[in-house]
Amino acid sequence: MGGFFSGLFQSLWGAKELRVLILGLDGAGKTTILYRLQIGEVVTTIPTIGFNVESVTYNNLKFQVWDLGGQTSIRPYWRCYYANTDAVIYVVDSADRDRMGISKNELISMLEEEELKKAILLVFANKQDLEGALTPAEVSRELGLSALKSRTWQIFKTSATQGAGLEEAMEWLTNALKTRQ
Ligand code: G3D
Ligand code: MG
Repeated sequence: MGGFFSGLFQSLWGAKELRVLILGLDGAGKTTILYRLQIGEVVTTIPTIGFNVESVTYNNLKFQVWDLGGQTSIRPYWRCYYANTDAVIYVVDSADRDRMGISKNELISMLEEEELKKAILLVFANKQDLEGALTPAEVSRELGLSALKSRTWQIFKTSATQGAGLEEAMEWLTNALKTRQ
């Protein structure tokens, strides 16, 4: 498979499996991002009722996507997916001002998971093409990112539908994965 991302991720090829979770509220743009990567077939599995996991695998690199928020009863099942996670891409609809607080709470509680303590964090301030979208600095403030302790993180402005900002972000991720301790 050709394309920018497969070329980029090729450099991560190694013996160890690398796992990246793409998370955020429903409607943030996660599925759009997964398809944009164009690194392989997107497979949807339903481990339990109302909990869809989409995944795409490229060599030893695996991306998995699901929606945070909503039903609390299914949350314990998310844990099964947190183990051995190398990075989390947290996608935010920058124009969805009303749910910024919910998005923040979901992010905070997710980062508290023991299994995710060492995961690199990328925040995508997505939907930058929309009128009234918060800037990355504003999204950062809304999510309280500056309060994050001992976490490698970065925020990027993206427009998943336009494919803008994704290359830059994924380049940063590949470098972070290569250089981390
Ligand atoms: P999710 O997987 O996080 O739930 P989706 O989100 O990828 O399904 O995206 C939800 C909707 O937002 C989709 O529109 C999608 O096209 C749109 N979307 C995703 N990213 C962007 C973006 O950067 N800008 C704009 N303007 N829209 C975006 P539909 O209409 O299919 O529901
Ligand atoms: Mg989706």
